Amino acid sequence: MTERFDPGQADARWQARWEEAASFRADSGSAKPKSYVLEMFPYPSGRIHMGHVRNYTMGDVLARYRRMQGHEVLHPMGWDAFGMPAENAAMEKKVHPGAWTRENIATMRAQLKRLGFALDWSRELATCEPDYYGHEQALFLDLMAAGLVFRKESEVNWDPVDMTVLANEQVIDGKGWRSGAQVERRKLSQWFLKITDFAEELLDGLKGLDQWPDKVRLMQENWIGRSKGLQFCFRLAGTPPGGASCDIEVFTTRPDTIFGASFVAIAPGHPLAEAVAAGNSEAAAFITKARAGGTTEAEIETAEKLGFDTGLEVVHPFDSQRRLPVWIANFVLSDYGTGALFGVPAHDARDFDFANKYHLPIRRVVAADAGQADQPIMEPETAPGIAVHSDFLDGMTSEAAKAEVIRRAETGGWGKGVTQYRLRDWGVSRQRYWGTPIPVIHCDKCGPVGVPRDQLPVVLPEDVAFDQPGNPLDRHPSWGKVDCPNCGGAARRETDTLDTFVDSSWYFIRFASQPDGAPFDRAEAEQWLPVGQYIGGVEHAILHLLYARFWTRALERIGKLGLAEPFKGLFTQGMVTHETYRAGDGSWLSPGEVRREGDDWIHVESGSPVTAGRIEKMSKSKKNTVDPEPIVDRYGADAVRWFMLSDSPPERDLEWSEAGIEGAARFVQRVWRLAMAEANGDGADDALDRKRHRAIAAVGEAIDGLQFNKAVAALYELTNAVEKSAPSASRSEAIDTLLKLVAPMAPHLAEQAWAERGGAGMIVDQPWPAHDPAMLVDEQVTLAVQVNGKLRDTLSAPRGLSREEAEALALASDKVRAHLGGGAPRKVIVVPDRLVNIVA
Ligand code: ANZ
Ligand code: ZN
Repeated sequence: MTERFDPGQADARWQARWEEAASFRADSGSAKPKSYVLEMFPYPSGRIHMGHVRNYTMGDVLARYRRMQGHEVLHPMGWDAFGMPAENAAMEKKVHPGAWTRENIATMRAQLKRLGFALDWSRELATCEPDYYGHEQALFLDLMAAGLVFRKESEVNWDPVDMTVLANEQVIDGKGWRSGAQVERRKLSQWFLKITDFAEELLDGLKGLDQWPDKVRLMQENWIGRSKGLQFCFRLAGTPPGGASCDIEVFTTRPDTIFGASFVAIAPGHPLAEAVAAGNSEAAAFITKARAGGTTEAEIETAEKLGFDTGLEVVHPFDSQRRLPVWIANFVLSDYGTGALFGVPAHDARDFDFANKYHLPIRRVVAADAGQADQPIMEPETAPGIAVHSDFLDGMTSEAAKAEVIRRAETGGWGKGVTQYRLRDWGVSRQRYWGTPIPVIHCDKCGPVGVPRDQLPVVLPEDVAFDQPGNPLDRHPSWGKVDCPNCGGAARRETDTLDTFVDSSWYFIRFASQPDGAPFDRAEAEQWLPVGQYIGGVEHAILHLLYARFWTRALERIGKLGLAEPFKGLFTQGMVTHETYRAGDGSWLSPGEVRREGDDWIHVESGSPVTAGRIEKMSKSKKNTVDPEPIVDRYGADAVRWFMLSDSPPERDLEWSEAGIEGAARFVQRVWRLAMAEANGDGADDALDRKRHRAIAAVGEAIDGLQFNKAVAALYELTNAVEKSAPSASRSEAIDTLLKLVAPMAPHLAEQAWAERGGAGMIVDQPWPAHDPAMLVDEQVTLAVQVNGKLRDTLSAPRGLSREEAEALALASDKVRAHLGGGAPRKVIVVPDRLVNIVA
């Protein structure tokens, strides 16, 4: 039994013991300091992958460490269980999305349990169950009552194959992310959340998130995209002067370039464009064409610039004689700014392309200095400079010219300075089945009416079929037919479901507090929140994190929660990667299908040569995944956990390798052998004591900084030192300490070894060992410094200085320098750790 550590027995034994003892149950009422450690909850796609293992191992180390530090730790787990893959599975495999999802959850839960994560399973939740999404519906109604939910006709990305609206990020190169079909733009009535009301707060709030990676804050800042500018009205030529009429309102961040305007462009969805199209079939055809392709900015940016000249003209605001043609253009977004702009080809890249294509004038109005005023424009010059060819602005800096134009527009009453955000309101309607039903009833007489609270949850019916594309809720024979809660007349349920990002916008609150009758209890939730450390993939840097921040602020605004930011610390871990392999015909091969022969790779089945390709993120499409489960079977949970932490810094990618996992398994056995060997002896070993204290400090500091690979390195060092030491009381203590320090990473090994050595209780319940700062200081020696054989100074120095270091130290002494009188020494004699004699 004690020869080798046997994870096959130990893993299950300790997992059962922790469960029996409810070791990881979080007590909201505890008086201890609270620590909320959270990893992004998984989508139950089928099986746990290595990315999950790495992510959850990191959180687990922190959670176990905080617990040993005496904190009350909340470390929960649940399932982001709604979403499209379940529906796709339903269509492909003819299983119900609910059955498919719940089965996956059962599989993945069992897989997670085998890794021995210190999770409070009593708080497990799945977003696809009514006892979760029913509360979400209540929160939706709260936001609706507060005016933070609205309905709007909006242009959406329509996937004609999946028959669904896609979010911008689901459109890749103009095609649906799943179907690959060319995306179209369509107008649909949709539900929106007013995230733009919070744009400024969400932006300003980033400043306080000093425990977030800078790159994530910057990505959010750019996504929110604040710009200061001028909004003003153009009058169409030929309309009578005077009056307050505003024909085309534009938004610009460069009012200083107003004299360089050579056209006005409006979005294909602009009311004026629609008005023009009503009487002009060519214009109508152009609008249809311009709408093909997605609505993402990136796409609009890269698509070929297309325009249609309406024949209308507007008057330049500073020169009533000057006319600008009005074009409909595909690069103008309909829901940014006012959906209209004035084009300045000399100083804007899009306008430059557009002007070249349609032969519109390109006029310089900004130059590096006045001398450059007449230099031809070879490419768009977007940098600020000095205004030229700009009437009263000439000679002003771009900054001053902007202010001057805004001032004149405001005094003249035809425009105003505004702050504009790129952030758009959050469209949460999805024409999909497997999601939270939006709790609204449509009545012809009363319009959309919220479902009365006593009728919540609106349960998603599970008696539906997937034999046709589209949303099965639309075809359900009875579910949609209800009476209007307002007038009692016949009405219909809303069949759109909520974007699954809504589900993940508040799950961390429900983890903290989950009463039956309410989404959460405010006081209890505030015991835990904000999440102290959140860990997940950088792919969620923008949307999920922004939506969760918004949701938290929205709850704060309506008085449900006294908290502005949900996540105090954020850590984005790197990916798990693996080499890729391809057969001669270009098809991908999995690591299990290939074998190494010398420097070559061979296809096991056919014996034919294989090309080893790049190291890439593990993904099913490239077949370079390694399933964690057989690895756990073979090496045990601790070796897998150890490998996930050891090989690279946590924010970097980790390359999976056979050698790596084997090395980890060997280390587990090494610690085991040390722990089982005779350690006791009399007397102390001062050097080992110092190493033990240093390891305690180093491992703690590394875990605090989420530098797990450094913690691992410090543990290797201590292990080496113990191995080299002779039996002593110090050695025995060092081994006990080693087990405690290794416990967050390799908890099963630590428990088993602790028990074998007769340790009291379980190691999870041991306090984190304390270190004595005095023991961290290197051993000091006293150096005598002589000049020409006479003692002139004594210096304290660390033991083991080299001759050069000792000499340098001695020569730096003021007393010594005084006796050298500015001259260079002729000779220096060093007796290590004792004496430096300088011959002047
Ligand atoms: C004139 C101008 C001159 C502009 C110049 C830029 C450079 P940001 O900074 O990203 O907010 N714009 C305004 N509304 C638009 C819309 N609906 N779709 C596409 N583009 C739009 O961008 C603001 C600038 O983007 C505005 O300033 C406007 O072009 C354009 F040398 O006005 B500018
Ligand atoms: Zn009604």
